Amino acid sequence: MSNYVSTHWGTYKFSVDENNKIKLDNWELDSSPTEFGLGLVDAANDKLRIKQPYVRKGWLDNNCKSDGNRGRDDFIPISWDKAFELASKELLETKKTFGNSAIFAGSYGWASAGRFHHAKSQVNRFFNLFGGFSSSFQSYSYAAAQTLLPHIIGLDLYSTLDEHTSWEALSKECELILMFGGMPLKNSKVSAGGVGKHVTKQGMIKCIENGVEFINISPLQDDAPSFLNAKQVAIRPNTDTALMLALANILIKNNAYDKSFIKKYTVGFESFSDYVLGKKNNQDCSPEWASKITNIPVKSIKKLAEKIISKKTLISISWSLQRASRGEQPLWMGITLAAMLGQIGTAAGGFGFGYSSVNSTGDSYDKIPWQSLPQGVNPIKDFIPVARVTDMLEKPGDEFLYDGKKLTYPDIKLIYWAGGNPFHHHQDLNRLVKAWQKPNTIIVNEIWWNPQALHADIIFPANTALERNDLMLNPRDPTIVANKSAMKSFENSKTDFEIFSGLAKKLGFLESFTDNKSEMDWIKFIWDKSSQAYKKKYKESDLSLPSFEEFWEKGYFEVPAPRIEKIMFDKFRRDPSRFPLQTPSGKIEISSDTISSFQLPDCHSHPYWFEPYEWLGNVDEYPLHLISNQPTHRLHSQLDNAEMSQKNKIHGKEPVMINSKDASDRDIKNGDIVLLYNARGKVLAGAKISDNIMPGVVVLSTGAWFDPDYDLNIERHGNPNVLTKDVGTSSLGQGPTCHTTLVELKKTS
Ligand SMILES: Nc1nc2c(c(=O)[nH]1)N[C@H]1C(S)=C(S)[C@@H](COP(=O)(O)OP(=O)(O)OC[C@H]3O[C@@H](n4cnc5c(=O)[nH]c(N)nc54)[C@H](O)[C@@H]3O)O[C@H]1N2
Ligand SMILES: Nc1nc2c(c(=O)[nH]1)N[C@H]1C(S)=C(S)[C@@H](COP(=O)(O)OP(=O)(O)OC[C@H]3O[C@@H](n4cnc5c(=O)[nH]c(N)nc54)[C@H](O)[C@@H]3O)O[C@H]1N2
Ligand SMILES: [Mo]
Repeated sequence: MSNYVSTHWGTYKFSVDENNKIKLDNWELDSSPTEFGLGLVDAANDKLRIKQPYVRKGWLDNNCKSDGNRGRDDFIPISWDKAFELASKELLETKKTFGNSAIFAGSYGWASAGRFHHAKSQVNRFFNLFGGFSSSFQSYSYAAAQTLLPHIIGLDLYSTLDEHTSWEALSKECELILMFGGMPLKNSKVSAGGVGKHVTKQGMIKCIENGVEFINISPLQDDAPSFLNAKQVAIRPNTDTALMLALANILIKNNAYDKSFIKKYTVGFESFSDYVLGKKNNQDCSPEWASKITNIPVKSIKKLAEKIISKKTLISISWSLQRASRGEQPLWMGITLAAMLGQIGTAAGGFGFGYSSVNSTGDSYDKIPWQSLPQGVNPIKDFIPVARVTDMLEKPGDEFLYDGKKLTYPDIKLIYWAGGNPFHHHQDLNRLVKAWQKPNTIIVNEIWWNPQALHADIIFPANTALERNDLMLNPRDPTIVANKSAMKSFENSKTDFEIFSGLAKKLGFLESFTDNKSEMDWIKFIWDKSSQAYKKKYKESDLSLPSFEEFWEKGYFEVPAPRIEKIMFDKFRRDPSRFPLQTPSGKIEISSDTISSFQLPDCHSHPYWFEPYEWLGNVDEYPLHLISNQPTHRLHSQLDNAEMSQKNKIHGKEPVMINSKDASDRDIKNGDIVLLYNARGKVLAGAKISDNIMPGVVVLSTGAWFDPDYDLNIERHGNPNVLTKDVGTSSLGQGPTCHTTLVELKKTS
């Protein structure tokens, strides 16, 4: 019998010796295991663990109301019973006085991978039974895409990702992959809900072996793994739409686009084409025009056009491109360019969105409708697009636009968060910290003394995946893992299920919350329901899961879901009248009457070049573009306290990558501590000089635990969200725009 623990970044084997010491090992069936995951055991036992419930002193002293001191106060240890009593009293009073919509339990975040202990599912179940809560919608990952894609290709984002042409199919027929934002392998280490085997690298290798050419269009050379031998085209951040418009311009002028594809499968090309040729605003989107915007030589733009005309091409767009000012545009334009190349619906090309942004995109597995924890229904209709949290706290009752609708921000008096870290994920943290002082009460379930815990009033200590039994049951991964408990709950911590059970008991709905089931009962329930769903789906091939006992004993099960060679939109291509897209026209909408009818100033009827609010084409005091990409050695802020992340810090600070020219202009040497700053904040980081980043751009990955010195107004650890701007992608998508940020940099003495 083997024991396994499963995480968003991979599955690991563990053993426990006679002194209860846990040893983690890579799982031998995973050919590309994630090294940083081995740090989980130390992190689960480190001195930053929260040992018991706490209450913030200033909040308690101020009659359980905000005193404006969140984030700079002391905490008092309290018993579990006292913590449940304080929290349930606040919940009841808020509900009674202001109604359930005054409770914000959007609780966005990745939490941990298990299906049962998934924190957000527990939050939803608890609060739905309590009468509901104001919620959040979309993700930080791809909010602009989530809103845009249904309008232009008629699919929600997840169906689009599931539709992606498989690596297998691409490797056979595609000749060129044009990667906007690259395909950083480090990002494919993870998949929300857990990873069995890592497959992205093999997919890429298969393409290379079959002679597929890769071109990396990105400010950062490292975005293309070196074995791809990708040609590097350094582009100014946030200007990809302009480059793609110029490519479209060349295709139109040379009569080199696929007219029959455009006619049969798309609508609104003409209006777009008029714009590209400057007939609408006198601005011809020529290579010369785009060169000035993108800083790519005219010759290179023309060469790129020649390539995509002569080779069967996939337009690949990483998710990062739409986490930027007007982030809807590069995606819409990428799809338009792919339509002009005419290979959508075949394995020779088309478009892809985030092939290496997470592990599963482009795999050959069917998606299985696994059971999750039943969560009930939220009777409260108030919601915000997820990244509008500071706006909501600042401006209760104000109206705002989202996807053609006018919505109103609810008036929040109590925040409950479990499994996410806004002091990691949100932009403009100095603004968030101020807005965060407004609600009466903030309650969190947290594992570590990270900034999320330090900015709360009541802290419930949660435990890790090592301390509980669970199932890894990710619909986008063909491995199921029995996640077994490796250690007792650390000190006085509990599972989120136990925490919400304790609260439900105080509030009088324990039985409906637990349904009289224990942890193992729930796990078996989820297994049984999933088993039935699986059997139903594959009844023709007579497939079924093993018994729970057999599975639990073995520790994992590789689902024999049929491998399929997926080709995005192949049915639509074969017969567009029988298999129309779910758009108003049934076709790909290069122009959208729906979006046009919203009459938005920041998202027009077709793809369009908007100047970003901050970019290298218009600099003054802050001449460097900051990219805050995903970190290599952790998941967001998770495991920043573990060995791999710590080992890569510079004097304990997050490394910032600087081009040698920018460094020498500022007399900065490798390893210096530097100050990054703009009008929104100041951050210390460690200089890492490299010409893999283009001049004018610096890279500070996300996830260093926010460590503010509030007196000096300096963040001391290298958290980029002190510098990023908090404004929506547009009034259509309202997504976050972390990748649109200008800064300046100087050496500290
Ligand atoms: N500047 C910048 N900012 C970004 C991004 C960027 O590219 N640049 N990317 C954005 C994106 S795409 C995302 S998805 C977000 C990610 O943002 P988050 O998902 O909020 O980040 P995590 O660090 O994963 O936060 C998870 C938190 O849950 C806690 N946790 C883990 N397991 C459990 C559990 O079982 N129970 C409880 N109660 N807590 C648990 C962890 O300790 C951690 O504090 O960040 C966004 N922010
Ligand atoms: N190891 C690890 N993997 C992760 C995560 C993690 O925390 N750690 N987080 C996961 C999550 S939640 C998500 S959403 C995905 C995100 O996946 P992505 O959005 O694809 O990831 P990023 O790392 O933000 O961006 C990838 C690259 O895009 C480039 N880029 C940024 N802006 C521009 C631009 O305007 N133009 C061009 N051409 N390039 C640009 C940057 O150089 C950056 O390195 O990653 C997932 N994978
Ligand atoms: Mo994400």
